Amino acid sequence: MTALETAAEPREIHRLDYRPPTFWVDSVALEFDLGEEGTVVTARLSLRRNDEVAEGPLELDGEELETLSVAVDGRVLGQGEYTIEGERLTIPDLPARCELETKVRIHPESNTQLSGLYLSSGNFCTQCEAEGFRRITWFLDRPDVMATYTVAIRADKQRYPVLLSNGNRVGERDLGDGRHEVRWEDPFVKPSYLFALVAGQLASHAGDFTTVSGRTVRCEIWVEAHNLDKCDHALRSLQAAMRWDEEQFGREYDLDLYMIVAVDDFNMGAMENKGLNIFNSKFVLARPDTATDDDYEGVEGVVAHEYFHNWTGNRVTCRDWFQLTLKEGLTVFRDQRFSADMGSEPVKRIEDVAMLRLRQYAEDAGPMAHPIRPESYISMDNFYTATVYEKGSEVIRMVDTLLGRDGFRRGMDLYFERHDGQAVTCDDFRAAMADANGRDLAQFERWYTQAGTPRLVATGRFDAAAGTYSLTLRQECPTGQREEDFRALHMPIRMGLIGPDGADQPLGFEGEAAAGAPTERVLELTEREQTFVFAGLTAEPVPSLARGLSAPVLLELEEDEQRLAFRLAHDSDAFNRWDAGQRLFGAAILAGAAALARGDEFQVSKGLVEAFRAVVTDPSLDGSMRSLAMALPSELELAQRMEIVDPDALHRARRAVRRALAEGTRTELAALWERAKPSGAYSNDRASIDRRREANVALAYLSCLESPEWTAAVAAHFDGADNMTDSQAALATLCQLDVPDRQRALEAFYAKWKGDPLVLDKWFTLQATSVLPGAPTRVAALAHHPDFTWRNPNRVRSVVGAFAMANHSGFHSADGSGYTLVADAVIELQGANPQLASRLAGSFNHYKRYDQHRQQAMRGALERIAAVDGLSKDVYEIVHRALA
Ligand code: 0A1
Ligand code: ZN
Repeated sequence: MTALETAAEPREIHRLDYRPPTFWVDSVALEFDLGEEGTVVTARLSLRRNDEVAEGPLELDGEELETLSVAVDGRVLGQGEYTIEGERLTIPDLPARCELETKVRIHPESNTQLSGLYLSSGNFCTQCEAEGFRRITWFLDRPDVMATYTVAIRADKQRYPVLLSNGNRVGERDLGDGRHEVRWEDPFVKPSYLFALVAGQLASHAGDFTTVSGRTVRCEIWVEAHNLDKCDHALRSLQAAMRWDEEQFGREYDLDLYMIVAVDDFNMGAMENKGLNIFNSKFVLARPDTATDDDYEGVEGVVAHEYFHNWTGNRVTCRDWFQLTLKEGLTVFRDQRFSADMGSEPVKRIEDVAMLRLRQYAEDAGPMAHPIRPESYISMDNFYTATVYEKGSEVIRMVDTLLGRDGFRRGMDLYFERHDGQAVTCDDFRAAMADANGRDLAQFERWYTQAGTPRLVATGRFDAAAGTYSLTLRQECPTGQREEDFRALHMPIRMGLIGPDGADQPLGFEGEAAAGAPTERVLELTEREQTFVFAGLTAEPVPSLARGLSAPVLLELEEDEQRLAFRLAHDSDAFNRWDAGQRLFGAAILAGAAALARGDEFQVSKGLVEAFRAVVTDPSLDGSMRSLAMALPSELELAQRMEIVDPDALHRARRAVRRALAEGTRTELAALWERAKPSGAYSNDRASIDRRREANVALAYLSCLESPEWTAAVAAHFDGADNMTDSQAALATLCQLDVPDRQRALEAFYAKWKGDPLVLDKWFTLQATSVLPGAPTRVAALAHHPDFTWRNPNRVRSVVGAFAMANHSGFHSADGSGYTLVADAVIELQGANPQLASRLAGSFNHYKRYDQHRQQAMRGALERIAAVDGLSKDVYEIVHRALA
């Protein structure tokens, strides 16, 4: 590497380099003069030198700011009194307390990054997490600097009648020149990443919430007027979340107003700005004819997530961005528990684990592997990951399992008692949990320092003469991590032993009386290897381990088809029943893929078909559970388990298994469809949702028979649908079939929904995920469709993202055209929207696991991206990690 290239490398930031700031900001007064050709921002900061850091200049962060003036205590500073170098403004000599006023001009109208202040559908909005506030004004843009804010927003009254910011609205006045001003005040200290501003033509759907102490909180959902009839579910979800947090955690909302604003152009799901959440409209708008049952659940979960941040994130925030999982892992855990309470606990757990295994386990096994508390980053935006969020939540879940529900609550109470109004660390959280319960969680810290998914190898031995069963559990180093770095983790393993009759056996440890022993236990592992001996058993039991996935590990336990089928039928833990089925179907598909790769034929076993039949007909399963149990593991998930991924063989094997299961159980599937298919008008009660799920999964299987009869049934289901769940499911099924009805239905759907961006996203996605031959060509055509735009992240994700992440065989087309398409998209986007581009660039993270030919093609794609002049640091980080 030449010196020049080294100099251009973006800087890496390390967790252990944390230093407190030289100054605190006690209060901030902001004034916005919003304009269509530039906005002027005036910021007055009350500064106070940090006594712990006696020396050092004031250093402020700023990005793409045109600095108009800098003044201290009312005196404008001359050029020599401060310096601006790159993204830093330095003032060397300042009194211990002073007021700094800066005036800058920014250009929201040309902000395509969607970070800082930008325009979406002609309305102003902000996104400041993680480091977007510095794109608005000069600031100590770091989460440990917490201040109170007052905000004055001035704008044209006609074009921007609604002006919102955090906290309470404290005044409005007409400025006389067609402009008006609204003032806001947020009494709670907050870090800059929670600042928000919205200005535009919006209308609100509102309701009240009475808190446990009797205060009335006004809840407002702000949208474009034509979407007002799609807000009620979000409002109800918010009210339910408010009640739940009071009941479960004793947390009451603190302001008199809670606002949610929906915007169409947003890089992520939603943002928890204090009192003024800003959401991707995908997680607000829902009406039965435009949103599926899953979309409804998504809205409920995300609304709750952002609401729960008010305590876990806002009132108690992160000291630095390495601590992100402090707020995110904890808040995901809280929203998962909330959703479980609102619906079905096992269903929610299965959905969450399926996602964890698909996304997070993959991340853990690739170049982006990092502990839930990362050690370094180039761009923080790249660390809003499945690891920080979903694995972070699993780590909190383990604390909950270890301490029990009451112990966990005691820990939370102490955490809030100690740290309300502070910016703290993951260690502070762990200390509160430990102290409130008199427990030692020192070893538990390793979950925060070690990357990768640990393997847990289980072996069991039954001694018939002694009536004992010895279970040995051994922790193994995660794939891709160094053996010398791996140290035993503290993990809870919830388990049972199933007797031959399918009933859980009493789990008496050797030396204990078996009578009265519990039938389920949580084993606490702290060593690399531990053996547990259970006594009093009269027959060899079948172990059911890590129930509910009690620790985020890869469980390795040898189980043949018969044993898995037995657990699928009998495991008393609903999650493990599902998991047994996934292992059973997964093993069959992988064996099939291996056979096809060798050029051999393969047959689906009778046992597999019988196990599947039992699921289709089991009267004890509800429809959601049945549909989950019937779903085969995805190609993407199975690819993680192949030595060298052969996407073609995998695809053919999965298809063949699917078809064989459909053929083997066609009578039962048809009966299921008959029983569950739509009858009467749409309703969104749980029983109806369950029925839609099982009906749609049954019909999708039947469509694999490729018979005119069932294709016609799918088409008729599409034509007759009175709700988006059925409409989308039927269209998704048609999109996988090479039949004339596919095109007809796509055209009808487009004609009906072309004016609704979120529904149109579905239309794009269903086509981008079709596995019919020629996928890359079809996707390239979609990217040229008049309704496609690179400027809307949802649209880009619905086409390019869906193709790269959810069309395994298409993306990995042997001719490499899928790779070219995605690399072109990354290059197209990286300047305008680096965050979105770097997410897409992650599609190549696993190239080393594929055959030589594909490896080379993917490597070529990565190198082409790496060679782009002035590559954004977000994309740089992803691509360079992958290529390393
Ligand atoms: N804190 C939000 C996620 C979020 C993060 C970054 C964003 O912009 C780069 C936007 C949202 C949450 O957890 O919901
Ligand atoms: Zn969050």
